Order: sequence, then C-alpha cells, then structure tokens
Amino acid sequence: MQIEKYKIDEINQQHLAKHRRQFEFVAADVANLDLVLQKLGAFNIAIPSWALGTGGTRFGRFSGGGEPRSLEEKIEDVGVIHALNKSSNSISLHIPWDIPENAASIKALAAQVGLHFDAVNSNTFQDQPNQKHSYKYGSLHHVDKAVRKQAIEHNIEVIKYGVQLDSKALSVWLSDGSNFPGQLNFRRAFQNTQESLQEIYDALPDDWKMWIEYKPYEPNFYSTTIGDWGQSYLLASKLGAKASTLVDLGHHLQGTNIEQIVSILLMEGKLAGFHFNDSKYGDDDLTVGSINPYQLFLIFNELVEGMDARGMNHAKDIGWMIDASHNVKDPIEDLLQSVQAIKIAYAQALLVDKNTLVTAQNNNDVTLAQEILQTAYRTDVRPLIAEASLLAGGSIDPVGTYRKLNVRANLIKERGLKTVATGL
Ligand code: PSV
Ligand code: MN
Repeated sequence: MQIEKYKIDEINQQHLAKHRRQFEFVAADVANLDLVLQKLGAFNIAIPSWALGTGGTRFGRFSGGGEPRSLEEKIEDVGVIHALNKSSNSISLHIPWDIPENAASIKALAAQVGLHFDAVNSNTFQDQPNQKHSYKYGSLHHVDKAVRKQAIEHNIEVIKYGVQLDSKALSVWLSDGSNFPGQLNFRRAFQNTQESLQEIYDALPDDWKMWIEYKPYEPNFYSTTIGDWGQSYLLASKLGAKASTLVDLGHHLQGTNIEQIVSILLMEGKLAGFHFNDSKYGDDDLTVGSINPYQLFLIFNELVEGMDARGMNHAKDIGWMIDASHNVKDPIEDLLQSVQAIKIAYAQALLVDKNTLVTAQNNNDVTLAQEILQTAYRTDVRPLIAEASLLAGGSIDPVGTYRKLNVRANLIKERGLKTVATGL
C-alpha cells in the first residue's frame, strides 16, 4: 500500500497549532535555524530489507501480521516509512535473503516511492540449500581454499546484483571465528581473510566502497576473526582507499567508548558508516535510542565535529543505516522510532556550542565542557525534527500518523495474518 500525501497533510493540520507553538519556543534559541533545518531535511537513514519482518531470537520467532512476503512488499513498506518521515529514502539488501530477480523492475518500483538502493550485504554466515561447501567453520578465513573461494564468489555475485541496482557499496560482515581455544590459528585466519577480501576488493567497480563490519562475539564465543575496530581498520588499511570500517553500535563489549572509536576512524578517513541499534547487554538489536540515548548523542557529537573538521557532507559522506531486529513491536513503528531517535541525536549535536566548547577544553574547564554538551542534549529538539519533516512533505508525528491511518490493519487485510518475511 501507499500513503497518499493528502492524508498525511490532513492529520498534520490537526496538530499544526500545537506544533507551531512548540517550534517557535525552541527555534528562538537556535543559531543558524535555517541551516539546521536544511541539514535535518537532507539527512536520510537507510532501512535494511531484513528489518521489515518481526525478528526472532534463537528461542523462537513470533511473527506479526501483514509482514512483507517479497522484496516488492518490503519496498512498499520502506515507501510507507519514507512517506511519513521523509528521512528513509533508501533500502539496503541482504543477499540471498532478498535477491532482485528483475533489477530493472525492482529499481522502477523503488523509484516510484522515492527510494534508491544503499549498500548490498553479503551472507556467508549461513549455508544455503544446494551450497557445495559449508560455512560451519567460517568462510573467508576458512582453512580450506575451496570454501574461501566459494565465499569470495558469493561476494562478487552480490556486487553484481548491487551494480544492477546502482548500489555503491558492499557491506561485509563475517561470523568467522572460533568457539574454543586452540581451534584456530589467529594469524592464519586473519591472513586468509585479508587475501580473500583482497580478491573481492579487486572486483569492486571504481566508484564502489567496501565496508568491513566487526563484532566481538556471536555466533562464535571464543574469538571472532574481525572482532574489533582495530582488526577491521587493519584490513581496511591493507586493502586500500575503497575499504573502511563499519560500526554497528551493538558490536561492542559493555562499557566501550564507541564515540572515541568513531572519532579516531573519522580522523583517519576510515569510517564507512553505521549500523544503528541499541542494546543493554550484547548485540540486542533494540530500537535506536531506546536504552542509551545519551551515548547516541555523544556519538553524533563526535560525528558532527569530526565531519566538519574534514569538510564532509553530513548527509552523503557516511553510510547511515539501521540494523535492528524487533521481537515484539510492529517493525514499521519500530523503524519509525529508530529514525526519529537518530534525527534527535543529530539535531542535538548540531546545537552544541562548538566555539565555547573549544575554549572550555583549552582552559581545562571540565564543568563548562560538560554543561555545554548537556545543554544541547537536554534541549527538546523534536519540534525541529517535526518542522523539517513538514517542510519536506512528511508527517509532524510519523508513528501517530501511521496509527491514525491504520496502516498495519490494511497490510493484514492485504497480505494476511500469517506471513513471514525473510531474514534472521
Ligand atoms: C551481525 O550481527 C549483523 O550486525 C550484520 O550486520 C548482519 O548483516 C546482520 O546483523 C544480520 O542481521
Ligand atoms: Mn550489523
């Protein structure tokens, strides 16, 4: 289904007076208001094709109704999200969960709802039916060259799908690792990974990038071959300028200072982008900003500062993407909340009084430095987000509008109650 703009406008109209009051209150104190609104309007976050169905855990999966049954229906759902928030103009495909059988018609369908294709993701963490070699003991790091070759070929095939869709990046996450001490020669595993990635890298078109994601554990519980940002960075450096490190917020041990990692990667020109989610314990894949919104803000503070230092375009020069999997919520509502949380953190980071912060840092005025960050963080920027959305033709309140329009009930009517989307 598609949401007609007039329906969003009608609902906006009902909330307009209240929105105006709230907007004017916060806008009065925002320096460069037009610039902030313009930046918020330009900011988009890609939606992963595997997040549109209800996610599961290893204990089970409780599917919701009206889940997309095909790539076409996933594109429709992202179209719904984008119509509401005007900040989700691309979709990221995981191959082979979502194979674009007819790229031209898939591209045309996406374009109809204002979407294009973000990075394509390879999958060598699961065995597929009829696959010759198993990935039980890894893929690109495998001791057997034949397994590595199969995984390399899969990645090259994914690039080919991406080229047909005008994607510009291959996102690689490997589950390769070991479960027990002694299982693996770390050095060999790393070297095999590097050699395999090099072959994939050599197959990248000139204007493509390779994003290398790291993760400390799971599904392997003793070691992961690309376990942290250092290992990813090392690989990306050896591979060359097209390769860089992708930060998934859930892929850190508790207490890790992610914002510092982001700052250093950015300084080195090796920050590819993000998989946004939130977590309390491990890779929980919870709604962005639902557990630790302050950390999200601190990450965005480093991003804005670091990107400005390098003269980068906030909207375009980093890959922004959600990677969440919701077990109990309506996936579309959850994604709307995630995008909203990201925009809130971004807007707050744009409000940081940078000049005064630099002076405070140079004077070792710790108290003032903290005050400056927390003043920005404690500003209710939601009316700024709503205004930017309104200006772009979206909704003042995406989740509220989604509910008022009974989108899920319509999807259930259209697709049925018992549908299951591809993904984990
Ligand atoms: C692995 O946990 C991961 O973060 C990778 O990005 C995968 O592609 C994705 O999740 C699969 O859900
Ligand atoms: Mn991820």
